[in-house]
Amino acid sequence: MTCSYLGILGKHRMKIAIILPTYNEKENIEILIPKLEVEIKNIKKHDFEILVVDDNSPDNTASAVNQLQKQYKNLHLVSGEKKGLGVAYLRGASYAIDKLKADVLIMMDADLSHPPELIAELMKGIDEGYDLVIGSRYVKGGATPDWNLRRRVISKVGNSFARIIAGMYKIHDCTSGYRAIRTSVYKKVNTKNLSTKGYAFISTLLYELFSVGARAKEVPLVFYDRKYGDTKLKSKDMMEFFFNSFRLRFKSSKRMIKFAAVGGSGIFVNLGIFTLAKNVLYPLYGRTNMTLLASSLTGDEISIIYNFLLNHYWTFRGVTSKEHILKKLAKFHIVALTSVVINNAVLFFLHIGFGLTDVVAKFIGIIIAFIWNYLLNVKWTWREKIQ
Ligand SMILES: Nc1nc2c(ncn2[C@@H]2O[C@H](COP(=O)(O)OP(=O)(O)OP(=O)(O)O)[C@@H](O)[C@H]2O)c(=O)[nH]1
Ligand SMILES: [Mg+2]
Repeated sequence: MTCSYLGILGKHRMKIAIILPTYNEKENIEILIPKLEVEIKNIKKHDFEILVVDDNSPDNTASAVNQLQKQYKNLHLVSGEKKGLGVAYLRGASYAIDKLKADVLIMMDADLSHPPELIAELMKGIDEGYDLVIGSRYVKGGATPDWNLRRRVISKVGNSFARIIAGMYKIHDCTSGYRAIRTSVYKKVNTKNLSTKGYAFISTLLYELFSVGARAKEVPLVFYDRKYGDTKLKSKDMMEFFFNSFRLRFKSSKRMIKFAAVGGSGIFVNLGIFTLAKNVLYPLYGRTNMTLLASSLTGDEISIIYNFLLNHYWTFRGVTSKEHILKKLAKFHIVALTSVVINNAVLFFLHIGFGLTDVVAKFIGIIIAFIWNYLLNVKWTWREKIQ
């Protein structure tokens, strides 16, 4: 008694909006809504709203929803023109955030492929602190029992595209439309600029959520085939999805190019300071035996600060993880320090050991350290962990 009382008063009570896009799902929605209502009644910790996003379905899905609304006060309907699944999702999310004041969005197919019982699992993940919880067919416990080999292969190939080409290899199911998303993280995504109109929206949103630092978890989903109505997935959607995977890859490559440009200009800052220090600054103090190392370290430190500032305000602009800039600067320094060790080891190895000119040896050292530096900064300094 006390526990549930505290639970109700607890600060973690949230408003959850379940978004169901529908196009000709009359029979399905009539079965799904009562089942969902039972399910969410059992999750006492939070308040649920159900939002059907219908595109003026010719089978009159909307009037079936209107009928159900008489019975269920938490059932909402937004109708609009048919412009694709992605556009419907966006419309639903805006309504859920602006009108229903949702803290969490749950996106779910309305064709009974997504079992309502999984809502509790998705919410468990959100309560654990994840920003994104995905119902996944491709983790242990997940399955697609009704699918024939052809359907399995198409889905697997699609997923592999999103994982390998678009670079979301840590997520096993990138095309699952069943997921819970924390609104505060969703809002960080510039949804107005998402170019995908159809099913490709699912993987694009996933990609964008990771770019803003979403912490994600997958829970097993047993996906059943629809019993009523027809699939809305067209070959046009598949084409959009495949091309979009390449577009996403290019988008992340853009970041790599920027990072390389910053690093590249940093090489000249580093070499310039190194030359200046070695030939002008340190000889003034007469410490010639220390000149090589001291000049090299001076070049490194000044280029570290130069690199960090450019990367923070340009390369990784928009990656708004919760971490303070000073913590990022500290991480950047740690990464850079390991790079400094690497590039000086190379310098001494090549210059003293192999007699290479000091500037050339230093240049090779910088290149090797740069590759190390890039990988660690993307994975650690600016990116939140994907679980
Ligand atoms: N509002 C809206 N909903 C859509 C649109 N396209 C698909 N949907 C809905 O999105 C959900 C997923 O679509 P499905 O046709 O089931 O796609 P799928 O699950 O990949 O394919 P099958 O289940 O095999 O038919 C369903 O609830 C559809 O009714 C659209 O253009 N607008
Ligand atoms: Mg379906």
